[in-house]
Amino acid sequence: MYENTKVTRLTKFVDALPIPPKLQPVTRNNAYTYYEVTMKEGKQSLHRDLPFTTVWGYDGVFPGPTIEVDSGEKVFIKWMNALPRKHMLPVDFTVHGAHKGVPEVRTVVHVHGAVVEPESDGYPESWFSANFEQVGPTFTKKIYRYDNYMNSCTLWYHDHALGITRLNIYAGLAGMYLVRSAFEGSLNLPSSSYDIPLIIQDRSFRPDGSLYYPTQPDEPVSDLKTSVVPEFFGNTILVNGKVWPFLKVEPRKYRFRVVNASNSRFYRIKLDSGQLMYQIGTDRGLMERPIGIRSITLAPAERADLVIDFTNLKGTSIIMTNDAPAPFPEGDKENEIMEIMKFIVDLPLRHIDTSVIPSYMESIPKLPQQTPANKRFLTLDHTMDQFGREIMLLDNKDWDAPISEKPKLWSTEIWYLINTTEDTHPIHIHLVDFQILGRRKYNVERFIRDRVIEYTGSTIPPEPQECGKKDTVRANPEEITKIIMNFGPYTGLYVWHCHMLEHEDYEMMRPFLVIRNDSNK
Ligand SMILES: [Cu+2]
Repeated sequence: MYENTKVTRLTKFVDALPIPPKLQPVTRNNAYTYYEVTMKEGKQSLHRDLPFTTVWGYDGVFPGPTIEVDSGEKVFIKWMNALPRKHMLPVDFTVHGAHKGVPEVRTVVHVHGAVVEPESDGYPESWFSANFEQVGPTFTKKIYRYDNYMNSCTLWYHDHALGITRLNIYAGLAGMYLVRSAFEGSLNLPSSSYDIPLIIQDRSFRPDGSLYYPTQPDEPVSDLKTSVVPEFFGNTILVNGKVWPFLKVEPRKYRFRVVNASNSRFYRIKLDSGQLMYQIGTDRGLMERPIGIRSITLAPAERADLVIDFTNLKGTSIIMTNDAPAPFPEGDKENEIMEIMKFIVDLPLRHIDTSVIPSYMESIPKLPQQTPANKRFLTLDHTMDQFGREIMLLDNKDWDAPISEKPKLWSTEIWYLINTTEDTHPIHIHLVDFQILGRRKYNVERFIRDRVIEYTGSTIPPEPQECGKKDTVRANPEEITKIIMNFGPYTGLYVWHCHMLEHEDYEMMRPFLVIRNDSNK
């Protein structure tokens, strides 16, 4: 059937890496900056040999324009929806929030990693349809406010509408959000045209160039015309909206802001030259010291700030490779994609490279573990729904169950993420940044039977690549992952969830409420 025909072969490294445009403000003054962004349908060439693809993009482009802000800058953004009323991808109306009676195309924008007031965080039920004709139950305002209380960091923005996030992001609704600071500027890192975002995603295409997303899982659900799938893996890799692109570089240092913006796919990134990459930042900012690494694993939504040095490599090409299993970590050979993009070192050096990889960047004080206000033991679970489909839950609760996580403002908490499933789940907590304290193997069967934690190994410290400020953590199977964080500076309603979008959309998401210190709620 044509519907299910996928393009299986596309030549690699024939298109140049696009650099997303920088978003221009409507107003900028001493007090604030104001932007407007409209989500629109557009057509774009995603590969030389593919017909143009219909995409949904912020300002009509995929990925969206890069938003650059200063640390502490007050920014207002009016996000608008001018998308068609019918979704271009298969909607499953049995999924939470996507039932009949709500508009089929709903959007809401979340800046991933932003410290932001709850009304501007893109709560999944604060969605709005085209021209704000209909809005979700928690919608309160059209213009979002961002105070940007973050140090310099590599964030991204994307759709977060309840029940269709996986489809909206797949259609193209994602972009980069970079926070800069004077301090970061003083470090003399590679900058301007040598500071490049790499938004990595996987997609499949039909022969007419349209995006392919499955209507049913491998074992179709006979009662449903369209069903959510347990996870999605495309058969091509795109960077900044091009399939397997190349980038011509000068023989010098470059800074790359790498974000895994895929639905379900993990990446384990290496360079086929075997050379070191220098990691300078994690999800939420610069590390204390750079580390030389040969590989880095990025789950959906994780970021890495990397410096790659092409000095003395004139005339060579280097492939950025991937050997992460998909699904992660058990893997299925047929889903594997080994290559991401290619760097070709053949541009002349324009200026002497005076940028540096600093030996020390920012101090990251360890949060005190002795006296947390709360220790929460939270399970990651899988069960079956009424159609016999796998459904993933947090703490065995549905999205609609009463709010159970109510940290107090400015309190420090330790969360133990007890994974009882066979997948690694990237767990993302809105509002906060956290530190990974470690992971520990435990007896899953005994836990499921008796609800008793029996550790079977000692604590595994976080990988060097994870030692910094994080907002998304890989919770591996058979392990309890321990993280620590402080809740502030806002009170109100936020969410935490798995960032595999197929899981997030089908119940692996929960609200949490930051409450005032004197509140007994
Ligand atoms: Cu998950």
